[in-house]
Amino acid sequence: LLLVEDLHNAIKNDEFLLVYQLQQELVTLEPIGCEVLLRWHHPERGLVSPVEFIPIAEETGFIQELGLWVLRTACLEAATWDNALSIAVNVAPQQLIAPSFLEDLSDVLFESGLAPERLELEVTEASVISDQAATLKIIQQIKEMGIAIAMDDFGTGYSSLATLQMFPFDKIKIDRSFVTDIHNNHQRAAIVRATLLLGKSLGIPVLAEGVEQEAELQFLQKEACNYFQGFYFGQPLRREEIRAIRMDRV
Ligand code: G
Ligand code: G
Ligand code: MN
Ligand code: NA
Repeated sequence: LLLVEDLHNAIKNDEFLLVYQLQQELVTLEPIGCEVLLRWHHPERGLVSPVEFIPIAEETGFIQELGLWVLRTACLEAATWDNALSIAVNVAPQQLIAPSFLEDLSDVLFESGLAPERLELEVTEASVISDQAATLKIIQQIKEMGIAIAMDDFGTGYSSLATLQMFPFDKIKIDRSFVTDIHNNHQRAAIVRATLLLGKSLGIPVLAEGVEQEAELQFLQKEACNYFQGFYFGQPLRREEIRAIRMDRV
């Protein structure tokens, strides 16, 4: 059984770590950025997935402290890289609407010296359904700081289209459930084609999540999807690995 005390101790004992999943352009395979993924290196259980502890952190409010740790650690790290990869940080619903969030963001940018253009926040539909007017204001202020906002898990919520209409997203991330075996599945292919058309019409680039196979990659290339991430490239990278990635453009 996982307890909130375990989470508090884990942060004190430095048991959390970040891994980085590369995001690439689909045609050129040029690296553009990475998604920051949280891991817990538990002394007895080994690596514990966020699927197991994020819900507990959310229920107990500990997500505020943990989310800030992720944001600060990722920005401090990325600011030291020679490459100019952007970092995409997952933001839980409660974090986004917390009164201190905007101040925390600007503190972290100042403290790390990271250019705001290298930071992207990933929000899901769950983050934006509570008080839409208030959330829109927060998102606008984040964008005014020069930080980008991506819509994560697109297509899996209750009203992905309404959400897309309401908020000024800089990127649409197609959920992995639509990408898996896309070359063999008419329904998924149709949904992804429609999403790409939507992105194109709205002028919002689209990233496909969870690309594992060459055939999926080829399908997405043919359909002119902009970016991808997934195990096709390999497992998420450790900090020593991501910092050594080279970008041709810089
Ligand atoms: O990388 P992995 O498969 O373990 O991620 C599982 C889930 O945990 C995904 O939904 C992912 O978005 C989420 N997740 C990973 N890192 C973070 C984080 O730093 N903050 C939040 N809120 N969620 C995260
Ligand atoms: O919800 P979010 O999109 O942030 O979740 C990211 C999660 O997806 C992480 O848990 C990550 O480990 C997982 N993931 C990333 N790429 C792949 C992939 O190619 N295949 C599978 N099965 N999982 C992936
Ligand atoms: Mn994500
Ligand atoms: Na996702």
